[in-house]
Amino acid sequence: MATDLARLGFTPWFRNQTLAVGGVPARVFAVHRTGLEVRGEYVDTLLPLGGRWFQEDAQARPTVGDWVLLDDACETIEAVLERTSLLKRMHPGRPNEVQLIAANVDVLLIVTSCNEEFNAGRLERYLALAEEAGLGSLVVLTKADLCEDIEPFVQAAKTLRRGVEVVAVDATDADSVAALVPWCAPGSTVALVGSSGVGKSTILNALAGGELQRTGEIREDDGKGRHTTTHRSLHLLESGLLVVDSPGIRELGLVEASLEDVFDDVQDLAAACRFSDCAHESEPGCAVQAAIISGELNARRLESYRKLQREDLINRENVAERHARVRRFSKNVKAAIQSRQNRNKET
Ligand SMILES: Nc1nc2c(ncn2[C@@H]2O[C@H](COP(=O)(O)OP(=O)(O)OP(=O)(O)O)[C@@H](O)[C@H]2O)c(=O)[nH]1
Ligand SMILES: [Mg+2]
Ligand SMILES: [Zn+2]
Repeated sequence: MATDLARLGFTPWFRNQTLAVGGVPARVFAVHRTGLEVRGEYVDTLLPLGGRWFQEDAQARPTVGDWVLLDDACETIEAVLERTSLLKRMHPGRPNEVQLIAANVDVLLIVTSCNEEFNAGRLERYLALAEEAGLGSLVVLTKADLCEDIEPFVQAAKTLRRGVEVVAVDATDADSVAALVPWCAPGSTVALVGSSGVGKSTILNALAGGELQRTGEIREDDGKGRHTTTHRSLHLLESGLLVVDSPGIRELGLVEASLEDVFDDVQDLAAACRFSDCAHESEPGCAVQAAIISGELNARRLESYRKLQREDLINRENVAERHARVRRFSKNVKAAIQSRQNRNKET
């Protein structure tokens, strides 16, 4: 099906790059093991991702939401256009590897439920993810209809970050989900993230006004895993909104956590500590501990901040080390090929 490029989110930023490089632009709608689903003005197809892409760093490979350039025959993916934003995490199964979540997203919809699934520490991670990617974000509390009193959840969500926006909805009711419309401008791309079963696909369906994605009860013990949504995909709605739906995230390991803004309350307090290198433990004149004692700051929040800081330090070092290793390796390979070619020329 042919689609107007502007409807797919093709802005001057991508147009200028396309003019400079040359090629047929298309947007990545899904990533499968067999290839990428891409859509452009005259193309809507599944293209295999050639072997050369796997010699590169995972972050250079196209992911959902990316704009790519195809050859004139629209058979191969030649290049990935520079992104406006990139959501990524530490790969849950491969140590020190980065896994991409989505590219060129404008707003992150962080979905959680008004029940025991709600976890402040986890939400702080998502807020830091949005910050890292430079995106606006919104906390969406689902299952408001199943909860007797949503106020404690709304209040808890509001303490996660200064100025954080929070909306509570019944995701199964389109009128209720309409509360998200201010964050869903036509032509923009939003991404739904959160644990399995919180209602990400249900929200997508409500925004779309029809069933685009299957939704389901959480399956804990069928041996096939508990995710109803099994792969990340982009959806173009009638309204002109583009939505990334993804499987539930169990572990969100941040790659380069931007904690300063998410924890600016802790940072402001720390600035008032007597010692500039205060660890906020038992130092005299510690403003952070004083705020915990007075009830101004939640002790859980300080712990969460510390945990993410430690994790961030380790991840940054490991990812940098891995980059260097991959670069050394490919340099060695290139040198070996070069020297063999030279030898062949000589004989
Ligand atoms: N009553 C009610 N049910 C909801 C709400 N949100 C989601 N559900 C139900 O919760 C179940 C899980 O919803 P999904 O939309 O499949 O959850 P998901 O986040 O997409 O889950 P994964 O695809 O596994 O990551 C479905 O049965 C939904 O109908 C809500 O706000 N109210
Ligand atoms: Mg889903
Ligand atoms: Zn201190």
